[in-house]
Amino acid sequence: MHTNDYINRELRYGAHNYHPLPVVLEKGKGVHVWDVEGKQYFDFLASYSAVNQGHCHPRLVNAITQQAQKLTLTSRAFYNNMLGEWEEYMNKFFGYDKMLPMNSGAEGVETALKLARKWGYNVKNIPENEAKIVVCNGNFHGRTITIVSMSSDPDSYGGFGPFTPGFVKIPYNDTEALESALSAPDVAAFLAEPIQAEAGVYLPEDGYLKKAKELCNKNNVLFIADEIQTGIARTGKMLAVNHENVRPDILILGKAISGGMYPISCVLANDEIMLTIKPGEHGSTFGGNPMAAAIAMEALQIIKDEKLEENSRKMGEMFREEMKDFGSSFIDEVRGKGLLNAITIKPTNGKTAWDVCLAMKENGVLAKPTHGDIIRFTPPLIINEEQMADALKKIQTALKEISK
Ligand code: IF1
Repeated sequence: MHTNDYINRELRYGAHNYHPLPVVLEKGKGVHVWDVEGKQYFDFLASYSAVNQGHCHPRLVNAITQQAQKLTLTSRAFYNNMLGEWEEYMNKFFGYDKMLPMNSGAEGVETALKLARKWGYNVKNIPENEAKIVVCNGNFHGRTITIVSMSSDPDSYGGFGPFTPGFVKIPYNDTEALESALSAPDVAAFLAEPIQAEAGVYLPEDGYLKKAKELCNKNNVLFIADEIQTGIARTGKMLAVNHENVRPDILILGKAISGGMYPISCVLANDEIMLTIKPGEHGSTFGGNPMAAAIAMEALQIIKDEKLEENSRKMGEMFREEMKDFGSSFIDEVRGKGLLNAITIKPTNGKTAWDVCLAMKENGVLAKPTHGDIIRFTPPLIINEEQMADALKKIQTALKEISK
């Protein structure tokens, strides 16, 4: 079978809820992936920042292989020997009292929303069913109906109503709007991404997160940080909030806490918040399984052992400096932090961001547009200087080719 055979089979038998780049991958190792024709690519998406440790990291392959031969799933009807170790590891790693394990990022976000509401009623004494959660326009927190109820993007919520009530939308990076919204007595929490990645890698102004946390403290409102994409060293620090020394009341993690090996998410908070959910009030079949525990501990240890925060910072600086120096007529803006970067494309000669991605694919680099004219670049954090230089040369060649 060839590339088109695989694509046509998916079109025939699979839902059409994605529009992938026309490439069929079958192997990954480190910063590279290979398609079914044997062609090698730099993976500059890293599965939307879930493969920070690189594809098929040997330590993660070992962790999943070892655990798979012992015990993979018990459900939470019984204890298992791995979950407590993982919980202790995570709480000591990030500085919280307790962790609630889930699977997808969306489940992590839903868990945080439920905790915030419970805390609002049981601790802040907000009248039952009146709790509000403040969110930002341009957010992306997942695809469930409650989560798209928070979205300002018609592509996310269109056709999926009626929507979950209780969300107050304000502009991102606007502390005056936040101050006004938080002054209402029935607000339980403020949920935000430290950098709005899906929207197009929009960084708030310096000090925004710190001011937001101060406003939350002043109004007895929980600050919830969605670090599912910005976390795990992606922006050059373990958490994006670390750039401003801000400690969220509720921290949501996902994606790279498993290094792309397994769907794992979790929520971290202190007892006053976490213990508002009692036995039987929340959970999931796979949440907190021994396999996830084994993988997640190894995935985070790799980040530390391989000093990936520092590499993310250094390689991100190299990427942005070189991209800015390209002087390509296509590049309107280059922005980002660490290895979470994006370029805004100026359509030229009728060519769009999609055409740029197709040209990059032909030159051996995979990336995908977001919101039309923005291309996000998020390679695995293990990328070294030689590989970054090689990838940048391929990107530059692609830009020159389609400029003709
Ligand atoms: C898709 C986007 C990225 C996330 C943040 C929660 C979630 C995500 C900040 C939910 C997930 C994924 C979802 C995936 C593509 C990707 C994505 F383009 F959709 F928006 F990364 F930007 N919070 N993002 O980024 O986590 O339930 O997916 O595990 O839906 O196409 P999930």
